[in-house]
Amino acid sequence: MNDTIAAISTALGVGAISIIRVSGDDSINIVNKIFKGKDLTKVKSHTINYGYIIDNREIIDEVLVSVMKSPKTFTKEDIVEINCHGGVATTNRVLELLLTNGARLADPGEFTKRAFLNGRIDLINAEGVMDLINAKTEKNRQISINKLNGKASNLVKELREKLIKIISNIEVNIDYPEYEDIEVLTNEKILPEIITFKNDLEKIIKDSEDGKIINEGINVGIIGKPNVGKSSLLNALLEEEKAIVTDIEGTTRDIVEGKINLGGLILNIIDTAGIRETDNLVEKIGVEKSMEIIDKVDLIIFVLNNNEAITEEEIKILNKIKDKNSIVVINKIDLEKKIKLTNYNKKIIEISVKDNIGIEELKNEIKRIYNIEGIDTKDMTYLSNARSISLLKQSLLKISTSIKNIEENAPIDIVELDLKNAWELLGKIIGETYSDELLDELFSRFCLGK
Ligand SMILES: Nc1nc2c(ncn2[C@@H]2O[C@H](COP(=O)(O)OP(=O)(O)OP(=O)(O)O)[C@@H](O)[C@H]2O)c(=O)[nH]1
Ligand SMILES: [Mg+2]
Repeated sequence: MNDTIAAISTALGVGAISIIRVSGDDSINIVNKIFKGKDLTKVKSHTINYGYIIDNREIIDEVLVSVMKSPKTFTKEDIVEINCHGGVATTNRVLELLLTNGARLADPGEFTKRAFLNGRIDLINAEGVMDLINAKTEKNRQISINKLNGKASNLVKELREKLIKIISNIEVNIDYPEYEDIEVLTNEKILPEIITFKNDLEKIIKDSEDGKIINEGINVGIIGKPNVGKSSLLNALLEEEKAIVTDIEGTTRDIVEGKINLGGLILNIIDTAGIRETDNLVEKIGVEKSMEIIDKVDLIIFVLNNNEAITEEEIKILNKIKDKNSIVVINKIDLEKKIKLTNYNKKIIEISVKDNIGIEELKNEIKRIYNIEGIDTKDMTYLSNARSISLLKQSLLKISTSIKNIEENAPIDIVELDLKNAWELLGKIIGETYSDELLDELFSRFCLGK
């Protein structure tokens, strides 16, 4: 028997209504003890009941109480929801009464955790619940609802079904070999199936990475020498005077950030201290942070000054960023051209923040890199978070190993073992198997009362 948990499910503050949710075997009894109205132990399931919350004889609030009996509830347990008047004093008092009458304060996410443990939802659905609550853009909302309603889970379930077919094909053929030798079987029959499966899996990984980008946005770091116009560019992109701009070198000492929504893609843009040798301690720390940013962000915008010759330091940075997602920008094209960039064969965008030239082109280049042009027409069914993507990739590794083993004529049961491992890893995405640590970590990120 599970103990009965209670929490305030609405945001705490002044509002017309607050909802206090109670779930567990004893929830109807507990609420009934503090309710004046119909006998809640006798009302039908899924009814809303008018009455008062009382403490002995004192009326605490006038309320509507929803009674929902197991199993057709969010947690699959008996759930009672008390709709009381909003406001901190009333809600807290009602919650206190529930706690003194036998309920326990729920942990963050505990209702959803119970829904998962009782088999009502899988882990992707649960993550969808959390994502939906935290969704800040319309695209976030669409991705989250597709996780919550099971569309994203189906991607994994379909993969697992395909894999089971391949595995059972192997088993059937081991038990009743229609092929005389196992090598012919694996090479002619199983190998093409696994290769097709690998392609499907790779496509889902690629889509999921796109989904992660749409869902979480990307971190963009603006780096470059002092005075090239990094802060000016940040302000231009944000359309706001967020960072201080002066003609003094070393103006920006610490990181300045701002967000924009670029056609559905959230950019978290980070302006950094200009990179140069310096003896000033504060500036030095800033410069170190700027160098670290290069490795941390998803996209680097490296700003150069059109009006100055390129320096050794800048050539070093160009080399450092060449294998990363980066855009080289030459600013101040309103001034005389003194820069010469030889041996650089990637695209360069020329801008003048002062005269508002090239900013749109820069934005379009970011859209192009992240392939977000058709974002409005996509169906937004993505796995989209780091946990799922990592498991998909682990599964892909197992599949690749199985292909390699077949090609090297390894025994078929070794191949089968890899496929089974891949299948189990996919199962972890939906929570077919899980560890307590994972659940604790995942649900602790939920808000209280959900
Ligand atoms: N002519 C011209 N001046 C610009 C342009 N963009 C920025 N500036 C000027 O260049 C100077 C430096 O600009 P900032 O944006 O502070 O440069 P920064 O790269 O952030 O400099 P630090 O923070 O010191 O590293 C300011 O005086 C800006 O007004 C441009 O497109 N053309
Ligand atoms: Mg600056």
